[in-house]
Amino acid sequence: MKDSPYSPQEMALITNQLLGMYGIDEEVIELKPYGSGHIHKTFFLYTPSKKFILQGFNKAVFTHPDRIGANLQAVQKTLEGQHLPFELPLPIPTITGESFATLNGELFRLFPFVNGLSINSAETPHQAYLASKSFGEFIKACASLSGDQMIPVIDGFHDLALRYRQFENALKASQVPKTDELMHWVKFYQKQVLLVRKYRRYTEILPWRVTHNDTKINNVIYDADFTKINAVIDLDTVMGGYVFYDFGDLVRTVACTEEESSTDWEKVNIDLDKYEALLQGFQEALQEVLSPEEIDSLTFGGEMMACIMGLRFLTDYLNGNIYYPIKYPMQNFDRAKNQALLLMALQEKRELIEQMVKIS
Ligand code: GN1
Ligand code: MG
Repeated sequence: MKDSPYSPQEMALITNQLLGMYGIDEEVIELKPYGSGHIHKTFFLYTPSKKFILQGFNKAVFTHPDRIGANLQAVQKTLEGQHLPFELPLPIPTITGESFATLNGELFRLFPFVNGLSINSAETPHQAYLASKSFGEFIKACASLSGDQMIPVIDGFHDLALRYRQFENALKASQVPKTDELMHWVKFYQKQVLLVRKYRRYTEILPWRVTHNDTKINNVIYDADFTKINAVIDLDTVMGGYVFYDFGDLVRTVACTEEESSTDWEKVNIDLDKYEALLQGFQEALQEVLSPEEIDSLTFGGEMMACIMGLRFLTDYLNGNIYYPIKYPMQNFDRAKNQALLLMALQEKRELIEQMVKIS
């Protein structure tokens, strides 16, 4: 089975045992790898009566799985009595009431399958608008909670200063040959120390809210004809954050002209129509919530998230690819290069974007 660590036979056996833990006594009609997440192993599972998402949980990355549930409980409590126009699918509890099923020392989760469409890039500004509005509505619904009431699921997850230090340390220790090409992009990222300074300044003045922290376009499910969002998914990193994290990851994954895996270098750019649609959706959802400083930070968010993701990919390449799975040896380097080109495009258009933010 492509992309699966298990053979089809092993997976069938695992699945039957797992379904037993959920009290589901049905045959498996279909089981196939699903989605394009990097961290967990995700499968689509079809039984005669229901569709599910089955996920092999990555506990090397999420070393405190219990914190995810604790954060989501706090969020759920805050959402009581509020109406969100989309679902937030939570793990189905096992018959013993756990959100994880443990089998052979591995953790698994079962989710209800949400019907609809998942895409890896936006075709239209309207799709961008819908995604942004939904993530904005999520932040708004959580606005009475402070980020301090959440437990960090991964320490310093979007801390640009920390990720920059990790990159510098990896560079010092790395055994990877320091080719001219590598050093060209290393120098590019070293110059982004200016963004690190800006990051520090924003952290001194902006509210620490509850944010989603993984607002990639494939973490929303659209309805069949792209008129609305059926669900916001992948809630593992819901925790404390700045609004520019969520807006920035939308810019990075929605307003880009190429996906982060693309090596079509000349085509990596920023689509200003989609950027504007993102702004519109985010502001519409959050207009009564955001402070002027937070609105001002949105331009920075796109640059910062392209930078942090590029730094993380490059760090992983220097470390020997121990975090992000790769399909070929240079993939993490290529991902870092892709993000650098996106960051360059954002920086070239900074003034235009700042204008758009001002009048939005
Ligand atoms: C990872 O697994 P996935 O694709 O949802 C990563 C995100 C990155 C993303 C890059 C826990 O998310 O931070 O934005 O890859 N998640 C973790 O595509 O590291
Ligand atoms: Mg994720």
